[in-house]
Amino acid sequence: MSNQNDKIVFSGAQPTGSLTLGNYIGAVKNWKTLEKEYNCLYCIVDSHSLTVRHDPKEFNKTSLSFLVQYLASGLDPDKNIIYFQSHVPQHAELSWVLGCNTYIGELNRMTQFKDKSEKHKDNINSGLLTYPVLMAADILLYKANLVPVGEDQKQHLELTRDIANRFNNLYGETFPIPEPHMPKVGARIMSLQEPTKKMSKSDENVNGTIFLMDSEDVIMKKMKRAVTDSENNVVYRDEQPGVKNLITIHSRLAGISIDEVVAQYEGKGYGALKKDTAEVVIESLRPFKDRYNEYMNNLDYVENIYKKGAKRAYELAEDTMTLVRKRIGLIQK
Ligand code: ATP
Ligand code: LTN
Repeated sequence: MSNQNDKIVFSGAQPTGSLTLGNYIGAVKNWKTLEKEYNCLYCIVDSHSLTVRHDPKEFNKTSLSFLVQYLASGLDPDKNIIYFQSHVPQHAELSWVLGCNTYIGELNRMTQFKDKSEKHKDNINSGLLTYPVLMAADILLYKANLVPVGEDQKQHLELTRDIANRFNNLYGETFPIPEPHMPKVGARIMSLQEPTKKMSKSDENVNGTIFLMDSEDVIMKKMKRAVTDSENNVVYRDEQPGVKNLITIHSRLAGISIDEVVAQYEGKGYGALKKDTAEVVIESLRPFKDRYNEYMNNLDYVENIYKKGAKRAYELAEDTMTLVRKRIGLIQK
């Protein structure tokens, strides 16, 4: 953390399933851009994943693979602090303090809580309800100024801001109020099969989701099967959500504007758009796959990265907790 700009960036993703094109375009790709300018912490929020039932052996493997997928996405371990949430116990400590300053009514209103309760009816545990408090703790523990997330996390971030303001008003200025950082285009990549729903790593229909680990053949097949409409006219508008989604993906990965993509396909059918977009995806993910394999063959190095990350995060977290404990009147250790 040695950038001239002293602003802090924090973000995280849960180690469940495998990274999707939505995660990549909506979040991770922007993390890479931010590392040049800011001091960034990117965290695998493994404690958050415990809110749904899991198989310990599988979870252990997936967590490591996730960290490697972050690295393979191009995040530089020398420029960013990359670590596992559970390795820094202050996340849980601050979560308790903030939970005592969060109302149940606020938590009940969270749409992710409502969705997940609906999905996991047999396990509506208290962690699912207090999930956003732990997320607020993640962010405030490092006094983060910017939080790069996709659109689905906006509500959680607003709650984080409310909690920070409340704490500051009650106990004195402690936390900066964090701002969301969302890509202007691509903050919500849609399912290829149901383009009115976000692309999700836990979607039952795997054809709707492109995983960064998918083979080139699979990517091509999924793209060719993408649901569009009967207009056969490449236009970027809400009434054609499937086509709009393909244009967005194409634009974000090829690094050209929406208008340029649309102009390129004027008078051409959806077939060309789908095939070319698949190629753009394949091309931009090629370095990802090579790097993934390289890191997986060098797990000692990977271990070194997350241990070093946790050590640096711990020091920053302890500074904030020392202040928080003092502010709320706990006897200093
Ligand atoms: P799930 O859908 O299974 O709940 P997820 O794919 O949303 O999981 P997370 O770990 O919750 O994955 O999200 C990691 C980051 O990726 C978050 O910042 C989130 O906002 C972003 N993100 C997730 N899906 C999309 C999407 N379809 N488009 C853009 N950004 C996304
Ligand atoms: N809730 C987020 C993951 C997450 C996060 C965070 C994102 C946990 N803590 C802190 C940004 C900052 C999700 O489900 N995508």
